This record gives sequence, C-alpha cells and structure tokens, in this order.
Amino acid sequence: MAILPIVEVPDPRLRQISKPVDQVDDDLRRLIDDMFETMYAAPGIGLAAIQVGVPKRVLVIDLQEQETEEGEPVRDPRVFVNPEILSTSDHDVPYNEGCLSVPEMYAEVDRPDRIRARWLDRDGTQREEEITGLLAVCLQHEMDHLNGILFIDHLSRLKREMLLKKLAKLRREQGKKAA
Ligand code: GNR
Ligand code: NI
Repeated sequence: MAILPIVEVPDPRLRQISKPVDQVDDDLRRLIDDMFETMYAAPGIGLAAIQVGVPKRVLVIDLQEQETEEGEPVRDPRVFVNPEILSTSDHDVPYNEGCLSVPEMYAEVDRPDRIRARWLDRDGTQREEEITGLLAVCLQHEMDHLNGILFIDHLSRLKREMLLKKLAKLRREQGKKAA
C-alpha cells in the first residue's frame, strides 16, 4: 500500500473526464487500497481516483462517523466503481463542503438530499441503493470529480474567485514560511 500525492487546483487533470472501468481486477483493487490509505492519511471522507492522477471512474468513501470507546474512528470503507445516479429528489440541502484538491477552503453547496445510485463494488458486483444524508453529499461531490467538476463550480463566480484568491494567498504565505 502507498500514500499517493493528491492533485490540487489549478492542475488541469482535475478537469479531465474519467473513463469507465472495464474490469474490476486485482490491479484496480490495488489502486483502491492506495486510495483508502491516501484518504485516511489526508484525512478526508472521500477520494476520487483523478485526485491521485488516475482518470478512472472509481471513488472511495468512509464517513468515519462512529468512534470506539477509545476514540478511534470505526472504519466503514465504501467503494464505488462506475457509479451512476438513477434519480434525485427535488429537495436540495446545503452542506459546508471542502475538498482535498482545494485545501483548507470551505463553502456551502446545495445538492439533492436523496439520490438513487447504481455502481459496482470491489468484487465487481452491481449494487443499487437509495442514499441520503452525508453519504449522499459525499457521493455527489466525488461523482462530480469523475466529470471534472469541483465543489467551487457550484458557487457564484465572485465566491469562487474569492476562494481561489484566498488559497493562492495562503500558499504564498506558507511558501515564505518554508523558505
Ligand atoms: O474530506 C472531504 N470532506 C468533505 C466534506 C464535505 C463535503 C465533501 C467532502 S469530500 C472531501 C474529500 C474530497 O475532496 N473528496 O473529493
Ligand atoms: Ni473533492
């Protein structure tokens, strides 16, 4: 297993449309394992393959909402290969989103609160489920990545530009500190 470098804005790879997976095999499972290791280390609750530079329609999610008595997160790894949204509710909810590819920036994004989705799991078995709550938010955020879309694309141009300026400034300051 390996922690892979995460691609950040404005890297053009984040704008690529990822290609469908044609076989869920051991090579793909190795990528999935590396994606989980990278996501847990970040830490994050989701990761799309393109965020580690691989343009395949694969994403991993672990909301890590539960903790043991010792305060250790209980792992609940979920894998989505070639995910599709079959239907969405017509009720949107806001959520304060962040993204490992737009580090340290957060903004409210409205998305449908309930989706019906179909995908392949890590064994290549087809699954279909009604998904709600934070899992629905995260799955839609990750599926956007497969289509070259970032959460900042859902904001007004003014908000997006302010956020990207803030990120550029933060990087300049961090650059100075490191030097
Ligand atoms: O770690 C992440 N947290 C998060 C919070 C709110 C909505 C979406 C996310 S996904 C993000 C990790 C990431 O960038 N996945 O693409
Ligand atoms: Ni993201």
